[in-house]
Amino acid sequence: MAAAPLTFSADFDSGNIQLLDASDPRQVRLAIRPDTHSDHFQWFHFKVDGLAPGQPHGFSLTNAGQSSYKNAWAGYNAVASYDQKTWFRVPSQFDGQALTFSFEPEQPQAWFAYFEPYSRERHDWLISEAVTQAGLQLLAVGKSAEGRDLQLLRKGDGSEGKKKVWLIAQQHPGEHMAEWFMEGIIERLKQRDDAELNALLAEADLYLIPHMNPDGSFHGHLRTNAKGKDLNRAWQDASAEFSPEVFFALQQMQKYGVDLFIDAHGDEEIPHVFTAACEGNPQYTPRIAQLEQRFRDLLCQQTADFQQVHGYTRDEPGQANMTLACNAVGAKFDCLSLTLEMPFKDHDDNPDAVTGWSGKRSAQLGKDVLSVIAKMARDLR
Ligand code: GEM
Ligand code: ZN
Repeated sequence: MAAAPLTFSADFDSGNIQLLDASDPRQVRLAIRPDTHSDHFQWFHFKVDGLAPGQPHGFSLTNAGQSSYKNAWAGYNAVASYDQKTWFRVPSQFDGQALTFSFEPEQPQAWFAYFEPYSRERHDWLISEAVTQAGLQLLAVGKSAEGRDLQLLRKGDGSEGKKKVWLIAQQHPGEHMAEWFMEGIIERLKQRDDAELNALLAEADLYLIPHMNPDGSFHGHLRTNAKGKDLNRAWQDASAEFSPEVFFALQQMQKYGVDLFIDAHGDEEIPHVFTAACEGNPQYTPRIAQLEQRFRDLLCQQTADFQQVHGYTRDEPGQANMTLACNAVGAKFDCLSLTLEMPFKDHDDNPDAVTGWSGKRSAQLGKDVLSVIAKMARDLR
């Protein structure tokens, strides 16, 4: 009996694929769709029905060689799931043009993605958990370009003298590890008997924006918002029209102040967890340099899922791109300010052959970062 034809869908939250030819289940030809108003693309997420369990199936992302970070496909393995809850890596190969991956499915349907997706439904649950279970206040709600909520949450009462620690996530919508990181932070804030956390909260309030770019994520974008703007290049000219998400965040930072800023991202190329900082800022000082180094040293001591050997090339003095959140906020508030990068591949210093880097590891990193902030809170000013 002829096998049922394969059917593909991506018309769902963060879906992205274009079907080119599925006539041969062992050589299905696909393409990744660019962001709506931008040439950027790399994020993919789609569902396949009609798989023949136990039979070989092969998929090819035929335009991978034209993606935003084409060199990032080397050493990369796609993620797959049968239930959208448990994700595993599928051996993948890149030949300079197409990324191909094959497997023998256990079930007739499966999902594939560039990284373990963080859905809008789970985001809504996380916000509810934050307010009802973790004691966070919904301090303000901004609106994305298409009118989706941008929640600013606060743990703490905002009283005079408390340090203001800000963490934001997923300016780049395809970097789903960022909201997994925020979930770990909120999960830990549910703890009542966590002495280290209680000491932190006696010293500082936490200001969280768990998702900065809901429109981009919903549309399956890699890099831009619904207006085609790279939000991490909008921190000098944020506007209500083109970058309302950054405009809202800056407005709230101005209102409450910032003593520590962490901007959670994902990196396509570098198979390590790392930070980038403000060494290129004109206002850079030895105080900030010392705080940056202490953060990195403490996080290395806290977890094997961090390192400080690999990362972006350091900016030359005075040569920072001030349109980036990390640099703009660090300069504006003269505070410790970091971009935290998690890999789409794996953290090669502590690899996991089944999952590579994952949502769970991102969440644990969030918990570990809170331990580091607890150790530094008194010294931020
Ligand atoms: C990066 S941040 C780039 C920082 N570069 C240097 N040299 N400090 C971006 O926005 O391009 C963050 C990301 O996209 O993950
Ligand atoms: Zn990013």
